[in-house]
Amino acid sequence: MDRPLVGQVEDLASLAKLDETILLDEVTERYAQDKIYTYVGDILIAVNPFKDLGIYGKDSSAIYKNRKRSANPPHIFAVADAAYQALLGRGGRQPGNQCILISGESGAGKTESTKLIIKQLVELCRGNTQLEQQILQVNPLLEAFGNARTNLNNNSSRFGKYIQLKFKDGHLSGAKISEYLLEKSRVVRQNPGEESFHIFYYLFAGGDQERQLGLGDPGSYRYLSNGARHLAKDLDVLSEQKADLINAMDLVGFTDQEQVDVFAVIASVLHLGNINFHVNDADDSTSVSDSNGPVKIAAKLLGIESSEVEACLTCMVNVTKGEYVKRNYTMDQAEDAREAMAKAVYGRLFGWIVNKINCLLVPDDQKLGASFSEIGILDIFGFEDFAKEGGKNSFEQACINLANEQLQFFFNQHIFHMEQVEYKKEGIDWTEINFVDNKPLLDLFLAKPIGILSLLDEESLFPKGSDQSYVDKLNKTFTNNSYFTKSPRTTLPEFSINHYAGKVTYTAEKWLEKNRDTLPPGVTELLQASSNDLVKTIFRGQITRTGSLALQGRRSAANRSKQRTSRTIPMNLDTAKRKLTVGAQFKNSLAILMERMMASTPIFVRCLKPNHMKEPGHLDSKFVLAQLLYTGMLETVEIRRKGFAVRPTFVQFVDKYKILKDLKLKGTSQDCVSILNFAKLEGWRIGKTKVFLKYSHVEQLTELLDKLVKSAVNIQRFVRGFQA
Ligand code: AD9
Ligand code: MG
Repeated sequence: MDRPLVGQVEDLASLAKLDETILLDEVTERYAQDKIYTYVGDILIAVNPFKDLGIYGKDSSAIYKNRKRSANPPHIFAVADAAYQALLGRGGRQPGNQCILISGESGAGKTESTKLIIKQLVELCRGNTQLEQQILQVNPLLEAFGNARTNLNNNSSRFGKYIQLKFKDGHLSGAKISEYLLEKSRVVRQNPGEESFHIFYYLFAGGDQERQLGLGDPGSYRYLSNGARHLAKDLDVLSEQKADLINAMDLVGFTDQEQVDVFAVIASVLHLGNINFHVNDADDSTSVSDSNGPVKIAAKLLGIESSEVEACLTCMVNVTKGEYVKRNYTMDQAEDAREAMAKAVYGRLFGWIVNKINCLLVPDDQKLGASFSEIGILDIFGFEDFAKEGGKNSFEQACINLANEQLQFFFNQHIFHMEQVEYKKEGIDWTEINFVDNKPLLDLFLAKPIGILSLLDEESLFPKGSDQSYVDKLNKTFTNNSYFTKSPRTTLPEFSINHYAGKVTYTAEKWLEKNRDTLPPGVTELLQASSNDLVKTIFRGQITRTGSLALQGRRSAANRSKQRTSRTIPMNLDTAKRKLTVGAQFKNSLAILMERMMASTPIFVRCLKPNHMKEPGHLDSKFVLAQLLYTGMLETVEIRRKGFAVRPTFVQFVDKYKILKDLKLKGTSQDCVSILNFAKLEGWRIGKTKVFLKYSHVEQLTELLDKLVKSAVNIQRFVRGFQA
């Protein structure tokens, strides 16, 4: 048969022939027709339209409810529907926990997809509960504090998140968010053309708050020096967004006092940033330049003494042989202390917000030990390379790109490795499909004791270690590693890594400091003694020392109604242990995440970015093809065409489908074959213990089951009618 018209194929796994050109042609043609979604078997490809397609309204929502996938065009709502059906064990699958893993470059559409999936899940289990409304507001709320405009995305997630939606009897009963590595450094510095977190601009978006918070012209704040440019023209939009945020905070359950306190803390960060220092000629000591200036306002907002802030930022006091010895900071040290304090305050606040949301959304009966099934949705920060945009890649980008490598590795494991191992084990006739294994790259980063992160930890412990000595060590250690390239500019602390998604050059400036993430002595104690409840809580409650990184472990059971009193939220940390570095914590949280994902059935969504300009109607072929290739889409289509994505054991299969043929069937391979033949299916395989099916087989079997149920109902009606 001739190939169907280009762009008409909804599942690329159904194509008879496939190569790079055909793959790109199909995606391009569909995009031109505003068909941004395409299946590859059970995987969804989504190309960012950068415009409102009007396909997420009530009508769309209704047609993707408990439907066979092939009944409708590919859609992100179908992913939500599939996850929900699978959770409940409909459609021939085993019931159980699901996770939806969304990947793609920065700006490819992961966060938008996440929100759409949650929206549809709420539609599917709709109970019109307050909890559902709260859950819908979580993303907008988090985005205000954790997203920012970058050169790659106007609303870029600067943290990773895993949202677990908890279900009981098919109804939403709670949610939990785990967050990963907020990019705190953005608070004090941004690449040219980029902005700080959205919330900082909301401060200036109207209300009489500005005066109370001692704020002046947005352009006068050091920490907004780049982003303030956008402020003038966007004021209306900002006020609207601010109103939405406040509405979200209300709905989720933040008290009025908490909201006031949150804005005060945010404003205090800006004031901290404006503290200037000067060196005193007499003794070379450093002092805060204007004791009645920003330091005073910052201290007031934070509920602490201004003079103590000045002391903490300009000198440290050591106890040597029982005597107090004061050591003055240099100008650079004082500035570093200021930045560290600002980052800590913001990071801790963010950690507290996540924790607070978790407390408010904890399932009511969790404390009774009720068990839940769950759908997890992973929305991380996408792969990024700012060097292409004229910026720099620092420690944060290394961690972000490592997380993306880890996710790509999981995809490979699941789609290629585990599946092909199973074919071999079960004796299925199979020609191996090769894929690009990025394990060596993960090892390069994660291996102990000789990996990029371990060596950073080692160097961070040396009192004499510097960013340059760290890079020298990397250069020496990885000379023969093909994924590592030494910078030709040897005087700079630079190196490059050949990532799965391309080569990225990193600048190791301040890596040691970022990895240690220590606060100047005295700052924590000072803030813990604050007269402001929120400040006290965020510094007393030990979220983590970085204030944001580790998974949130425990939550207190909180009632969901709006709380009027502020409360201390317990946060997890074993204070007795030595402080873990940021790299080590990130490594741990990635490992926990992988474990969780391994314990669920994954569903993959692969977002593609059509062009670098963030514009609608333009697909850059070279760029899109590169993304299709490095994500392994060609091989994925291949394995989905030839392979068997659904592999129930004989017993599972017979239990599910014996009703079609004979209820007495037990679960032998012959029993399976008799059902498969009865259903007139073709192209399946029988292994040693399992049946090997394609997604389409499951759909056909489900259809037969549905028909059977319908005819049974009709017979009952008929019998009832006859009796009457
Ligand atoms: V990052 O790694 O967090 O920097 P994401 O999350 O992959 O990135 P995001 O979801 O934020 O990207 O999408 C970027 C922008 O593309 C959004 O702000 C929207 O303006 C636009 N977008 C994405 N998906 C859609 C869509 N389905 N329909 C319309 C979209 N616009
Ligand atoms: Mg995002």
